[in-house]
Amino acid sequence: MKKQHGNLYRATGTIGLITLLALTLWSQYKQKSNEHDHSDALQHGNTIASAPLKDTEKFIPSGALNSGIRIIDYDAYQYRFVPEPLVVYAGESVELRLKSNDTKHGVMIPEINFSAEMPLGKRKIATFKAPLKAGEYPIFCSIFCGSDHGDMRGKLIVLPSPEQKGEIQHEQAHSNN
Ligand SMILES: [Cu+2]
Repeated sequence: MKKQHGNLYRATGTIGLITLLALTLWSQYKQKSNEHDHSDALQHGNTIASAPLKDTEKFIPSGALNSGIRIIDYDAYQYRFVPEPLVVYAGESVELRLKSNDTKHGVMIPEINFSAEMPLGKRKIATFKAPLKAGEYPIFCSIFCGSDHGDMRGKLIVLPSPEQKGEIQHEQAHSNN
C-alpha cells in the first residue's frame, strides 16, 4: 500500500512539473510573438506604398489655409483617425494639430517619412510638406494602443495642386486640337 502511494505521488509530481514547464514555454512564446515592432506597419501585413487617385473631384481639402499653411485638427481614437481621409493639395505645407482622445497613439505616413506622437488630451503641432505626387498615401498608428492597433489605419489624399490641374487641362486641350 505504502509503495503504491509513493508511486502515485511521484507520478502526480512528474505530471505537475511537465505541465508547469509546458506553460512556461508557452507563455514565453506568446510574449515573443507580441514583441514585434508595432511602429512597423509592414509587420501588420500592410502595404505602405501610395496608390494613384481615381476621382479627385469628390474630395474637399481638410482644415483651413492660414498664411499659406494648411492647418488641420487631427484626432485619434481607438481605432481610427479623424478626419478620415486627410485631404491636402500636392506640395502644400501642412500643420497637423494632433490629439488623442483615449490612449496614446502615434501617426505615421511611411512613404513621406512622417511620424509623430499624438498626446492624450492636448494638441501637439507637427508639420510636413505634402508630396508633389498626387495619390492616396496610407497612414498608420505607430504606438501600440490595444487589440486592434494593427487595423488602425487612415489615408492621406494628395490632390493635384491647382497649378498641376491647370497643366493637365492645358495638355488635354492641346491633344483635343
Ligand atoms: Cu493607435
